[in-house]
Amino acid sequence: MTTKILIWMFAGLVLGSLINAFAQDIAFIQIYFVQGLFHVVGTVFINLLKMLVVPLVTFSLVCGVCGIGDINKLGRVGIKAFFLFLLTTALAISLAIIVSISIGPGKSFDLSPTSQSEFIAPEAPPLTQVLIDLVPDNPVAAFAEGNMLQIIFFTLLFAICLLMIGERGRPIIDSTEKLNEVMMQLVNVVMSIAPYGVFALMAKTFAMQGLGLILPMIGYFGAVVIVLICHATGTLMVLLKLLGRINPVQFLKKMRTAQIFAFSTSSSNATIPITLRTAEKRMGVDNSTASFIVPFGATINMDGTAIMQGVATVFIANVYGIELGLTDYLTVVGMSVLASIGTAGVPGVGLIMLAMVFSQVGLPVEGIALIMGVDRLLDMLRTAVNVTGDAVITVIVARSEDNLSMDVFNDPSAGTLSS
Ligand code: DAS
Repeated sequence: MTTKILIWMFAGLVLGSLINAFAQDIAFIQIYFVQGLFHVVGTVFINLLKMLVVPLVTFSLVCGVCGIGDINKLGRVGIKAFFLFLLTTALAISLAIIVSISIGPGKSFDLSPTSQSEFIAPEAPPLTQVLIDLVPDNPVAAFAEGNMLQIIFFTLLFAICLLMIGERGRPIIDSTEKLNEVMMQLVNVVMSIAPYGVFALMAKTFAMQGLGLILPMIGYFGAVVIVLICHATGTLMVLLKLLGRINPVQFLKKMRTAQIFAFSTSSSNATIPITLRTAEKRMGVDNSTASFIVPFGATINMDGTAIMQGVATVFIANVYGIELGLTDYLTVVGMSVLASIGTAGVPGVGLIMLAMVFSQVGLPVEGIALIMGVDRLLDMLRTAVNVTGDAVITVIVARSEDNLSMDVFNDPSAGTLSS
């Protein structure tokens, strides 16, 4: 299945780039293909993924918490995951800043008026508001709006109380387990049409974005890509080996499908069903651990986004000739880690968070307009790194709790779907 998705993804990328290069002004192509067929198929595919997220996370989390059975263990798993999220995000943005300072993107950038478009920074919530907003004043509204942090908060509390009523809660748990099984089967169904959805998403994105936008921004674009690759194949894999005693090559092979979904959708949230299925069925992580950490991570853990923010900070400071000191960079690291907690894993959220970071260190927020042109392409890459980080921490914590089946992890065919 992964090979088939990869082939269709590449086909979409090539077709989209060709349309961008030779047929961008042909109205027929734009109307019936780019804005027509590709847009409809791609959007329907993303909506199918998003359709799964709320019910799957809810049923899975209830099963998971009741599966853990022990509130102390739940607390231990949550604390381990939270601190690993903070660690990997801080390492990611620190590497981004160090590499950017040595490469120096933006030093010779031409700030001509043509290179600027308008960026209006949407208001980002202050941290205090993020903490208050954790608690839903109306859980039905939280579920309806897909507010993941509030859904996780309410569902965790509901499941803990289910545990506390003991055997009287058993019928609810049994029913939820059956519902969760149905949801996982729904994930398989949606995955079966993935090649066509990924093709449409790639064809539309590259038909509209093209690769030409990268050239004037090659220094910034290249620095982000270099650090994303170093973090995903270096830092995260070292942590996986040291803390999880897991074979990184085997892990990355099993992670490919989830990374492709994240790359194509640019949404960690939409990829939750695939990341969850990968962790449980392909890597042997126990449902109790995966169902808690995967959605938690998709919502607050964004290593790839932090990397973009680190490089963007140095790039914009260079472009505008602003000297940043160690304190400023430490503020950027802290703000980036905190900013990721308050924002969901959806396309383009990284730019909103970047406005928060810039305003904290006195960088011109309008500078974000310079990097907007290539952000859509970078969003695809950094979302794939975000979900990789989520899966790494899920596996490390599962391993530390003896909740990972090495038989499943070492079986290359475990959990694969027939193509
Ligand atoms: N697209 C976001 C995500 O889903 C990441 C970002 O915007 O930086 O993780």
